[in-house]
Amino acid sequence: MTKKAFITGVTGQDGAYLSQLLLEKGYEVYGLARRSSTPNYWRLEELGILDQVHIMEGDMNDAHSLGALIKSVKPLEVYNLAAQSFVGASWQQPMLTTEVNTLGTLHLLNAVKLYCPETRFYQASTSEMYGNSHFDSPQDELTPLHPKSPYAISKLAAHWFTVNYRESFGLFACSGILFNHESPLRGIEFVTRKITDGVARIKFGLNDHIALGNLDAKRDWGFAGDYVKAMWLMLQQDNADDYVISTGVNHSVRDFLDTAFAAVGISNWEPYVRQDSKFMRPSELNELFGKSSKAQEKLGWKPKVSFEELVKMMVEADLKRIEKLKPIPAISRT
Ligand code: NAP
Ligand code: G4F
Repeated sequence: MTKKAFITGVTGQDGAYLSQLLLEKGYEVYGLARRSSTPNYWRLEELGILDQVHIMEGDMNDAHSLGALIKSVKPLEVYNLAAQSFVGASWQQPMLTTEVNTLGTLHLLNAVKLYCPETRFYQASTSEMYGNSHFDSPQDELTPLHPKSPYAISKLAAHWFTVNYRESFGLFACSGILFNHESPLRGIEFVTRKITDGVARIKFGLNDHIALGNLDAKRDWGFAGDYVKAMWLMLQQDNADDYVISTGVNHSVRDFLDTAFAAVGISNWEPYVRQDSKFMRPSELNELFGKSSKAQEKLGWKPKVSFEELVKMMVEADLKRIEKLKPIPAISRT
């Protein structure tokens, strides 16, 4: 019998890579996509899998549509990846962030409990939940949580609802506490992709600078393609549990700039970067890095792509995209 997986957030970065992984494993993939005036399937198209994913229209804010979809698909596995996932926007839109990230998760947990309680459930939790745990670095499953943004608070509540539905109703519900993971399919507003897109534009003479906020923040950046494997592994275990997924190494935004500009042969990026207070946050997480030894021991999971490989992969992908926009690149004229 075909295994069915239901992915919310299928049009996002992780949704695209997870769809690809599950299709390779022989799953039938059903993906929740919200209605918009312009369809947003570019990631599934870039991976060449759009025609293999069953797109189901619905919204995390609409319990009725979620319930109806879960009832009709009755998936073996549900991956709840949908979110207002941009931390910066969560101060401007705290209610929407909470509705999608917390109440949306609750609608989905209830639908699973009601219509297919045997279904295995994955919740996309986040290292943002730790806040500034400087004295508890690296962070693992036992590190105290102290969220510092509306996004982190919304995710913390969803995390505890997931744990609670496991403990109260016996759902096979797992929470993956994932540290930052990036890829050529990352949204353009996140700092990594903003930098690699900016570097490519500068290289081809389309822009002369990148405007950024705090350059000293440090993150534990891994490759999204590695991280979706951990999501799947969590749902293949005998028991539901929560796991930290990280590389264990962190770098500053400055380090990211060094590596990204070096990939196009620019050793001094300072003339190309401007700091703009618009991109500073009301409350910043200075440093995050995780300890994923539980996942390594119990799931046999390990990150494969290094920081340097990740940055290079992202810069190369953006150079290709920008090259298509500008057939006569500036570099060929210098
Ligand atoms: P992403 O690229 O921003 O994707 C988010 C997805 O959620 C998109 O498909 C988006 O649809 C969908 N969505 C937003 N609001 C919705 C709504 N009301 N109804 C239905 N769908 C909605 O995020 P990602 O990087 O793939 O991350 C996946 C998940 O992991 C998120 O929950 C995120 O918070 C969490 N997470 C991410 C990281 C990371 O570093 N990437 C780390 C830890 C946790 P549209 O395409 O229509 O916008
Ligand atoms: O790329 P970011 O926006 O990612 P952030 O805030 O760490 O959140 C991402 O990772 C979380 C996991 O830890 C996820 F839960 C979340 O959904 C998302 O995927 O910012 C990274 C750092 C921050 O310290 C930010 O202040 O980069 C700093 N930064 C500096 N200049 C900037 C900028 N961030 C953005 N987005 N844009 C800037 O211009």
